[in-house]
Amino acid sequence: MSEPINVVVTGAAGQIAYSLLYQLAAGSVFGPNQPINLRLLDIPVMMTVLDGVIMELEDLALPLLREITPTADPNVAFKNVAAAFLVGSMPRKEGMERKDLLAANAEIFKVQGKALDQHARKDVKVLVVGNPANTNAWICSHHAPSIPKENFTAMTRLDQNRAQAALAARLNVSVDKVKNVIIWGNHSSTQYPDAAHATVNVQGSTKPVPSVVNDDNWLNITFVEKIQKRGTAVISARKMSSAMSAAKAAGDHMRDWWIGTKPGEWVSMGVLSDGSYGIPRDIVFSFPVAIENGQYKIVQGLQINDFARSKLSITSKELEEERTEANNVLQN
Ligand code: NAX
Repeated sequence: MSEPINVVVTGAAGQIAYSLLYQLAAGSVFGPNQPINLRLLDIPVMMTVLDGVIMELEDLALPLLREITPTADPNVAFKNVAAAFLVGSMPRKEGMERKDLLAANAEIFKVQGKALDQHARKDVKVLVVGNPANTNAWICSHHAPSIPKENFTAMTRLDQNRAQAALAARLNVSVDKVKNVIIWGNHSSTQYPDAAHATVNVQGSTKPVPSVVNDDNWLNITFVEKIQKRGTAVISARKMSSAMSAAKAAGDHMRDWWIGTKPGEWVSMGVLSDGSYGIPRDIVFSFPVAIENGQYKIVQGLQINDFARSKLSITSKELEEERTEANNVLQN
C-alpha cells in the first residue's frame, strides 16, 4: 500500500462532488492501492452542508479514505495536493450566457491558481470541471507560474462519453466497442465531436465508424448537434446541470491521466495548445491525447478534412474570444 496522497475537490458541497467523492474514496480513480486524504473546499455558507457530506463519507466505511479536511480557505485546501478537481463555481442556469458565467468565475479561478502556486505539489494534476472549463483552466494556470502549464487541464470527457454512447446506440453495440471518438475545442456548443477516426468492434473485427454508419448527414449534422446540445437538453429536463455523468467523466479523466491509456487508444482532454493541427497557441483546447507514465501527448498526424477544419476554427475562435474577455475581467 502506498503513502496517502492529498486530493482536493472544490465545490465539495455541490451536486457533482456528491457523486465524485464516492469514486475517489472507493479507489476507482487512483487505484485500489492508493489511500487518499481528501481536502474539501467550499464557501463559508456551505460548511454545514459539507458536514453532512463528511458524515456520509465516514459512513461509507472505505479503507482507502484516510483524513478528511473540510475548509473554506484555499490556502488550507491546496496544501501539498497531488491532484485537484476544480469543480466549484457558479453553475450555468437556464438562459444564462457563457459570458456572464465567465465573469463570475474568473475571480474564483484566479484565487485558486494563486493558492495552487503557493501550496500544491509542483507535479499536481489539475482538472477543471467548473464552467467555462477551458478558459477557467487557462486563468488558473496563468496565476500559478511555478507549476508547468501542461499540468492544467479542462474536462471534455463528459462530451466524449456522450459521443461514444451516442455512436454505440446508433450502431447497436455496447459502449466499450466504440473507441477513439474525439472532442475538439471548447466544452461549449461550439465543440466538434468527431467520429471520423473512431472505430467500432463488430463481431470481433475493428472497423472505421464512418464506413459502418455509412450516413455522412447523420455523422456531420445529427450526431454533432446532439452532442453539442446534450448539456442543455439535460438542464431543460432536470432543471439542473449534469451531475452523475459529469462526476463519472471527471473520474475517467483523472484515472486515465494517472494510470495511462491503452496502446492505440486516445481520450480527449482540454490542454494548453502547442499549435498542433494549426490551433492557435495559448488557449486550452480539447485534443485527442495518449497518456503514459502520467504524461499526456497530443495524438499527431490525424487527417483533418475541410469540414473538420471549419469546425475547428469556429471553436478555437470562441476560445480566443473567451481569453480576451477573461483578460478584460481580470484587469478591471
Ligand atoms: P453546484 O451548484 O451543485 O455546486 C457548486 C458548488 O461550488 C457549490 O457547493 C458552491 O457553494 C461551490 N462554490 C462556489 N464558489 C466556490 C468557490 N469559490 N470555492 C469553492 N467552492 C465554491 O454545481 P455542480 O452541478 O456541482 O456543477 C459545478 C460546475 O461544473 C458548474 O460550473 C457546471 O457548469 C460545471 N459542469 C461542467 C461540465 C463539464 O463537462 N466540464 C459538465 C457538468 C457541469 O455543467
